Amino acid sequence: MHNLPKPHHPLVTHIFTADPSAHVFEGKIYIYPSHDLDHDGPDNDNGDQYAMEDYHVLSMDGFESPVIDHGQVLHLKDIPWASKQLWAPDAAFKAGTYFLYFPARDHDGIFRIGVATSTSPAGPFLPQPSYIEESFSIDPAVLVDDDNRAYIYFGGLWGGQLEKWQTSTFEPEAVGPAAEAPAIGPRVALLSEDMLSFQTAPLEISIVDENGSPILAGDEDRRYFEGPWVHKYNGWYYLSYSTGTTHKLVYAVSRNPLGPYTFKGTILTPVMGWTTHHSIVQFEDKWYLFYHDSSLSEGVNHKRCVKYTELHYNEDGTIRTINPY
Ligand code: FUB
Repeated sequence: MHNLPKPHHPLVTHIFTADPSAHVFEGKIYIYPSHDLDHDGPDNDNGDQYAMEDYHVLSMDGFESPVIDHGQVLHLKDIPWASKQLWAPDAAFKAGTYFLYFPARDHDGIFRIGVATSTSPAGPFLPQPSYIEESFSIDPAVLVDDDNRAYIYFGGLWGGQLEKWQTSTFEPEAVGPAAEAPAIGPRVALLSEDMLSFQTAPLEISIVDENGSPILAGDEDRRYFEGPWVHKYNGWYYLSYSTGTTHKLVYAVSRNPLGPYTFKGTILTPVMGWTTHHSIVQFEDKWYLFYHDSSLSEGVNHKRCVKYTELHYNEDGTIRTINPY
């Protein structure tokens, strides 16, 4: 049991947490974060400092109830295909089973996405013996649509290796496109009925501006970097993501879960720390943004803490920009 949650305050302070994926399961709010290690190693653009080895699940009955840490629900040593770096996870529910989707490097150092299952939203989760075939890169986020189809969105640049998958094979030396070329988009695949594999090959999502032109790689205030999240509001699909180098959470909308998505604006201005990563969830009649910053460690990039705040839509469906401080 921990403190009562307060907007813009760390949800828990006994461990470092990041990349919160929030869902309402069984009438409660469940949060699936990364569990940052408390180490003093160096920081680099490859993300080696994010050396996480396990996952915890947090929950709360509501925003007036204390946060519960359900403890370790999955450890690296129990995942046969993974060698290191359990990065941002997400969870989904279908037909009586809870699924935890997570990225990790395989034994060749390539990021892949795995899945683990449980009968409870609080875990523990039992991993599949192999990663999902045809999966790559990081930051899985799953949307189970109203028609029960499940889509998995994923991908992240730099440490997340997305730019190394511009052809259908892993090119270790590949770099991103030129500034004036279209930016690399996140990927989406339809999940199989049993939620354990891809039913379709991953497709690159196009993010366009108000004129229908692709957002360019040099447009770092708007181009996709990592941390996709898709939610539905009034029949529209909202794809939100981190811009990485410019440290914003932004969003684009579409009538189709596969896109193209039209860029709309900024959800969250930069937080303390390099990374920014979030989820958006409805609980009862309000909407919430879960995000992280590095305030709990006074600014150490890889010692982060999960926070939340209410999110508001304008009448035209646009999201009001949130200042985290
Ligand atoms: O937590 C490790 C990585 O940092 C995540 O996968 C990214 O989204 C960024 O938050």
